[in-house]
Amino acid sequence: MPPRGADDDRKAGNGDGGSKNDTATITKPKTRSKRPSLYRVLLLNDDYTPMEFVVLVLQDVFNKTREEAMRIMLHVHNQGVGECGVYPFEVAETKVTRVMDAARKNQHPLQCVMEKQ
Ligand code: TYC
Repeated sequence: MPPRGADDDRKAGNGDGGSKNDTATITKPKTRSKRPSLYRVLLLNDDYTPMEFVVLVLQDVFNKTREEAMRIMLHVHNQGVGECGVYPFEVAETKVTRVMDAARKNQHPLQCVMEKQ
């Protein structure tokens, strides 16, 4: 085999000629990465779900300390709605599902929703 010369790429079709092996038109994207859209996960108040249940959900699903969970629960209780956290779509979706599954299993009307930030 002869050593590869400077024009080997052209011969192999890697120039601008557009042959089926053309790789010369691959260009670097202007931005390297897209940051994922973020979603707020919100708890809604109701008259029946026990406060302790909401606090436990906030600790378990959203990894809040007991103190932070209490603060968020009381905010939702007093204001009607409150933010549990902000996450990429699939994480937010999983958390909403976990809350709704726990609420249904315990027959509480607790509602949890997500909204694009
Ligand atoms: N309002 C409920 C009660 O008085 C407590 C509660 C707080 C319910 C937050 C839902 O997201 C909620 N038992």
